[in-house]
Amino acid sequence: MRGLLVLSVLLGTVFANEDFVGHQVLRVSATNEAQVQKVKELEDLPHLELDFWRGPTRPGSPIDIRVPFSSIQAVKIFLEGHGIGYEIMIEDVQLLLDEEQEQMSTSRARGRTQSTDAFNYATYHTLEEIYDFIDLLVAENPQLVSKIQIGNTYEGRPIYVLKFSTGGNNRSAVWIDTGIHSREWVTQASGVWFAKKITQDYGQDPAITAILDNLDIFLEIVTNPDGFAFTHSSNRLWRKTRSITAGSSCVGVDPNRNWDAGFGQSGASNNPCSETYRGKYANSESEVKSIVDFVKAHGNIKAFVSIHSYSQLLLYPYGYTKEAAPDREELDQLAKEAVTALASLYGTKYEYGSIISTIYQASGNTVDWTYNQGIKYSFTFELRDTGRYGFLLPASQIIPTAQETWLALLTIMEHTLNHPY
Ligand code: O2S
Ligand code: ZN
Ligand code: ZN
Repeated sequence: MRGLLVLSVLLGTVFANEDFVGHQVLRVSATNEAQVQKVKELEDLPHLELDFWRGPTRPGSPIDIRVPFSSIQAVKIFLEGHGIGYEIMIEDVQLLLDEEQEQMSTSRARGRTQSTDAFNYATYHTLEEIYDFIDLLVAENPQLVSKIQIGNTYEGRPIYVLKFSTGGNNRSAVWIDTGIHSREWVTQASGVWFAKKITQDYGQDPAITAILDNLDIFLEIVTNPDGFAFTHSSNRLWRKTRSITAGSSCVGVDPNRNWDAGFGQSGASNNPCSETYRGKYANSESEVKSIVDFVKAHGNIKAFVSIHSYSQLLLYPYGYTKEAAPDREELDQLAKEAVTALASLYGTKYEYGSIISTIYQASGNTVDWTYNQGIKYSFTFELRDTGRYGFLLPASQIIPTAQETWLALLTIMEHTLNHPY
């Protein structure tokens, strides 16, 4: 009996989800450069175990920090002591996680679906459910959709890309990825919705029909499968890969700092315990290297869109340097058109601009690399919201988010079609 109890406590420790009881998300308003520097000092205090959801960024732009219960007093005293303002965005992170779990188990009661028409697009899904969805979609649309395995993750899971193609021989292509940061759940959920939308609208909607009659679309829905599995099994707020770093007890590399563009410059961390750890060398992460190899081997990708959350931004290169991208004007104009289309559905407002000037310096990020490879239409999205829920966006917002984002994606794909290069 006692042995059983000990065993179950042990298993509980190993398998249970990390809890976030009493954790708060604070929105910090650093109004000048000195205050931003002060907030950055908090980043260098590992015992506080802070998780920067947004920023540190330029003065005037909010910094969101998840603060564990045991650090709340110290952080608030620090901020007040330096005259730095803050407000509480999320009172108790665990309450949102509990609601999310409740919503998921209610939807799951309906069981496994046998067709993508019966699939529930308005709830969050596990890796297994998404991989099953992919197989169903391919089986239902063999003439339009195929599944390509581009590699394996660090932990050995297959990495899949969906190819939407109406023929041709290595046509010019558009790439879309979601979920490279595993905790950004609205992005994988939107990726699933995009996949279904393409199969429903081809031959019906003239815009997507013209696009697919001339271009192929590649869609990687779960771009960080190990991280995504971990967000379900162990820690809902896991961002990085799950690779082990020799000499450190901290796990994972930021897969949006691991690309070979300004790698190692400021805008990423060399500390394996940081959420923006760049890794030992560029492309060290199999999840990144698999895409790099695919993009190079394909050789004809004309637009590359990498989708994150949250903050409602549409960003273009560069992130590692203040130097303007040679195509800055065209990218800026296209971004403006895309966010206008996005807002036309529900009024959701996006800001747009280069990564470094709009959010913060980020070296080794995906779209800086694709842009330097010659993929002119390289963009990063930050989907909903602006911070009320952050990464814990209620499932009721999945479909509206995907729908409005789709209008922006169509704008980018149409522009790619109409401006061959
Ligand atoms: O930090 C990040 O990776 C950002 C995007 C960068 C290009 C700045 C995502 S999480 C919003
Ligand atoms: Zn991200
Ligand atoms: Zn245009």
